[in-house]
Amino acid sequence: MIEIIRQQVLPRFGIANSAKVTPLGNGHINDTFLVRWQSGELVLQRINTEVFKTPDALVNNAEKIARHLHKKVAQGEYQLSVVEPISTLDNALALNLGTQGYWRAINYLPYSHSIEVVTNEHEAESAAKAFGHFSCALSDLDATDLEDSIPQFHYLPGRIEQLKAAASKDAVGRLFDCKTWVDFALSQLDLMLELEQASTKLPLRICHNDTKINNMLYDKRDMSSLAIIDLDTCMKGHLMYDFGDMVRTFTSPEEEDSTNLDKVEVRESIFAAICRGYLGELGDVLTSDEKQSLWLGARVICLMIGVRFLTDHLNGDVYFHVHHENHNLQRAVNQFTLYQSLLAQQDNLKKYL
Ligand code: GN1
Ligand code: MG
Repeated sequence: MIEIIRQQVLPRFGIANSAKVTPLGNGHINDTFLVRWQSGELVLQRINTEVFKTPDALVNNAEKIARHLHKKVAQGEYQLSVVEPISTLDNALALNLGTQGYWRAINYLPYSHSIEVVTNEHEAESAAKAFGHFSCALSDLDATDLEDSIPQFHYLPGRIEQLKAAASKDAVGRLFDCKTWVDFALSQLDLMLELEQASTKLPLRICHNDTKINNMLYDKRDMSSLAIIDLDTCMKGHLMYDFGDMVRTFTSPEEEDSTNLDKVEVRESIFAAICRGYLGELGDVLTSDEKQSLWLGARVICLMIGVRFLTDHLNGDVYFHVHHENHNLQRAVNQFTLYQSLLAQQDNLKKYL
């Protein structure tokens, strides 16, 4: 892939093919590279068009968001750095090379640093505050201005249907070894009823939809928050899922694919720090129904990502990048374990909301 970048991509962005190209980050979907040359640097991504079937929607959304956030910066209402598209020499937001990939570039933020696991309350509170600040800044952008980059992305009933279909097809003969987890997921469907009742009362807002801890960049000089990145799934939705994905990725002391299941649990102090940071920033924007939905969002997101990993395991690892055999199954089991920890601590945790 590096050769394609050097020969066919960099020249179209006006960058010499002698630039240094190195893989960047831990994304499960796109391929991301840091490109450095004598007088500059940028982030280059090959968008996974199996997952993002209309990649133009994604880059157009990113451009609209950057424009809006810049306005907010100028008005003194946005304090974080802005990730923005870098156009090709032809002034296009992306370079479509057909079978050689769909490429786009964004600015690299100097001094940025990402983490995979939260180690203290300060990290959790400032990241949650940053995600809240981001949503607050976008709260006056019309939610329908952005296209859905992936339709029905956080739609639990659809994800359950996909799991059932994968289990009944059993395309690669893996069902036997993970049937207990399929049954576990399908035993949690009361959540869908709760969801159906809650959803009708919730406003559609622009959500980030992938508020993983590694999508908030810290400033490595003082570990303050620097920027919200990965806007690929930024589109209309319900904010409870942004809260939920923070709970999912901040509270566990283990990474999402860890097999150290004894240690996978929701840390109460980190949950509390997320609530302080997020509600401190967004509390005045959220309706009371939205506030009430946050606990539901946390449960749905933890269960749903387990369902998605398990579905991909059954389908033969066709969606998420995997690094070894059974990787998706390990992720699924880890996330179902976290979900169980969330339920077990329900009474304790809900008091922070
Ligand atoms: C994927 O690639 P990454 O890490 O940004 C996925 C998210 C999942 C996440 C699980 C488009 O995000 O929905 O929560 O993996 N993105 C897409 O770690 O499916
Ligand atoms: Mg992402």
